[in-house]
Formats: sequence, structure tokens, C-alpha cells
Amino acid sequence: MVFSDRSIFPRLSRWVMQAEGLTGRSRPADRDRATTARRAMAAPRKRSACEPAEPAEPAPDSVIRLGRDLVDARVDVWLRCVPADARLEQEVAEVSRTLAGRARRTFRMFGKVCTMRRRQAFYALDTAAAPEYRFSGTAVAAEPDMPPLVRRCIGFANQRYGGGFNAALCNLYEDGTDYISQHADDEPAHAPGSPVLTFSFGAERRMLFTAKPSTATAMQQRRTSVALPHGSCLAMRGKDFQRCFLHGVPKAAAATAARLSVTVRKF
Ligand SMILES: O=C(O)CCC(=O)C(=O)O
Repeated sequence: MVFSDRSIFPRLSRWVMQAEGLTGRSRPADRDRATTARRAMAAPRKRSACEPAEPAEPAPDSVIRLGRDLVDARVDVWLRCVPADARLEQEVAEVSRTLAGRARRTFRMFGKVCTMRRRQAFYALDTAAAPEYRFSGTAVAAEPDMPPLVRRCIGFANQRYGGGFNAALCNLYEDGTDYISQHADDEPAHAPGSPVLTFSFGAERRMLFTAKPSTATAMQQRRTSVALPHGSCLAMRGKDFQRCFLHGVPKAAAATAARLSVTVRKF
């Protein structure tokens, strides 16, 4: 049989290259072997009955995706991140007493002096690294004597969200008439894209999430509200979160007792 150069040489050279694994095109049998190997690597190895179970990585109680998957923005909800025991009650009472003794801060809006509807304190692990927190045209100076409750909240954030959390803004809402209006924690002092966690103690309130007017209409239509029970933690995460969404704690007629929040941040 006579082969013309044009018909046999391209085929021969392709077979040789396939045999040596040099070409991207593979035969069906090669592809089957590769798929089986990939699946074997991805599949969890079957455990024999005598092997101890690996401890499961703790996961949030719920994860809510905001923005119809158009952006990277999630809310993780942890219902019991701090054991609700006598030590917790003492620590919450200590921080609440400190804040109750603070004056409500004022800020300017459209030239008018307004009073914040909550009391605040800002704590930093290293006050040289985070000397103050500036927001809404006001600045809260960092205090170095971090209460044990705030340390515990920062510890939880560092354990679950990769470390580097170094400060917390605490808010005391005396009752349901206190609130924080819709805003974004998009101050440039925050580490870009870092999660912001809010820990809740005392009266249950809700956090409301809305899309910024600058975002796509599909996102703007949806409002999400999440309950914040005593001892829970809510993490706002994803690189687009603060760029695309606002959050706030609206007034709540039913809340007659105080709520303390510890908002943990990375500066
Ligand atoms: O009280 C809260 O849980 C939220 C407070 C908050 O949004 C803030 O401090 O920026």
C-alpha cells in the first residue's frame, strides 16, 4: 500500500505524541482513565469502621447570599457563638454599664446637628495601629483596655475568618427607640474586602439589608432582614458586600430592653 506523505505523517506524529502524553487531544480510553483518577482524588476516602471520625469544621447555622448571585456578598449567621452562661451575663453587664455612662455622640447632617440613637465605645488591640474609627463625619478614639467580652468576640472572628481582626466598635441600644440607619462600613481604614462581624447580646433586634441605589435593579428589589438573638454573630462577607449593600438596625416597638452589639473589624 502506498501512503502519500500528506495522509500518514500527520496521523503518525499525532499517535506518537499521544503515546508520550504531548498532545491535548486524547483517546477516549485515556480520557476515561484521567476522569476516574480525578474523581478518585476528589471523592472523600471511605473510612473503615475502626477509624475515628475527623472532627467536622464548624459551619454557620445559615448562609444567606445577597444580590441574586450577581455579586460576592454573603451573610453568615452563627446562633450560639458564645456560651450563654453566668460569665457571659457578667461580661455583657460590664460593657453595657461602661457604655450607659457615655454621652450620645453628635454628628452633622445637611448642616444640622443630630444626636446618635445609640451609645458607643471603640476598642483596639493596638491603639497605634488603629488610633480611631472615623465614620459619618465623626471619629471615636480607640481605647486600649479591651473588656473580656470584646476579646472573646475578636477571638471568635480570628478563629473562623482567618485572623487579623484587631478592633471592635460597641453599640448600646437602650430600647427599641434606639437604632442605626442604613449605611455601609466602607470606610477606607478597613482592610479591603474584610468581613465585618456583629455579635448581639440582650434584646433581640433585626438587621435589615438593602442594595445601594447604584446597584442593578434586580438587586435593589430585594430587602433581607435577619434576626439577631442573644449570643449570636452575623458576619457580612464577600468582596462586594460593603460596595453594594447597606445595613442597619431599625427601630423596633416590641423591644423594651437593651441590646449590646460588638462589631468586630480588621483595620
Ligand atoms: O448593632 C449592630 O449590630 C450593627 C452596628 C453597625 O452597623 C455599625 O456599627 O456599623
